[in-house]
Amino acid sequence: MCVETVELDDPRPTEIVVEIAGCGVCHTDLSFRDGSWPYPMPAVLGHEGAGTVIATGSAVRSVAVGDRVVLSFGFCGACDACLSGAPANCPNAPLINMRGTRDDGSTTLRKNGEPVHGSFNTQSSFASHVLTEERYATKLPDGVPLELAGTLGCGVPTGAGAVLNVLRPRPGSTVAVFGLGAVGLSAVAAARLSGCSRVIGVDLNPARLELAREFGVTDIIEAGAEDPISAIHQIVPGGVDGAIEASGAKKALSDAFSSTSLTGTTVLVGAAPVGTTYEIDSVSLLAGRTLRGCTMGLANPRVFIPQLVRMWGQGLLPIEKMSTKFKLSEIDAALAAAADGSVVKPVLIP
Ligand code: CXF
Ligand code: ZN
Repeated sequence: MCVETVELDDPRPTEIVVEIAGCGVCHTDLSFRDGSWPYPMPAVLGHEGAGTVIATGSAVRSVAVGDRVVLSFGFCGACDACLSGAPANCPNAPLINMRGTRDDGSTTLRKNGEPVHGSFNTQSSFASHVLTEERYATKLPDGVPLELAGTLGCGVPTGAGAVLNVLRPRPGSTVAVFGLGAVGLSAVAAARLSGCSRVIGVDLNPARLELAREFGVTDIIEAGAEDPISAIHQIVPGGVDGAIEASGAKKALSDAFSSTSLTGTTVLVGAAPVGTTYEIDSVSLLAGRTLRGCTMGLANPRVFIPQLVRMWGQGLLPIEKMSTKFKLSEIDAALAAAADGSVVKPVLIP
């Protein structure tokens, strides 16, 4: 990747310009960079941006210049899912977030008159400035560290929402979380907040298992050293009520599924390369288990992000403990640190 100067359009009536204070690196950024998920190039990636509104289109009413905002994903706003408050289920969202242009096919970015694909997840936030629609911005109260807040737009709601909006564990129930990156750690925090009696963290990386204690795990399993399925069945005889697969690893999904009780539920949120297939034992499914996926934690950003901010305020979502700042010019090092797992959440500061 390289840092270059490109031209940004002026905001159209419903658009805003945000000066980015920081942008988290998410594993899907690596997938798009590597081509295991498709995106038109040349492009600016980055989809966990937070910053300050510096310009607004003539029809913008819900945010104003000077507002501190976190950006989230795109949705059409007109389909059944959007109208019923579940924009994460918008069937038009994949196109909107991954085509590299606005609705009319125009790019928000140009270099020497040639189009550069912006609008990545309606952001392209590995940048000093972002042009997006006002409805994708959620205001942040003072006190939230703006530079680190971008992950409240993707990684954190993906994990916390998988628990709070999808799994909805009963108080006293048991949950295992596979993969303790930003998504998994947020799932752990949400499970603990839900009153789960056992929250079991599973990861290959011992440092992440230790970090997970600060987010509320009651038990840890080092996946490279012991078999997660039998370890979980030893901690919770019969298996856990719920499992979250947040690693994106193929084997982790099968392990998560086999770790649940006969009527347990597994929620897949980790993004494996396009084309990945999973192996599920038929009798185990037939017995009554549930397997489902969800994107963006079924979050309605302007409702769910303020909820996450309040969790952060109570010390339940210590985002700062998973974040490491890099300069935007160090983007390759930041993405390498995300890829090798040495950093949980690199945050690029323009
Ligand atoms: C992705 C989905 C595709 C566009 C970028 C964001 N979601 C989570 O990381
Ligand atoms: Zn993401």
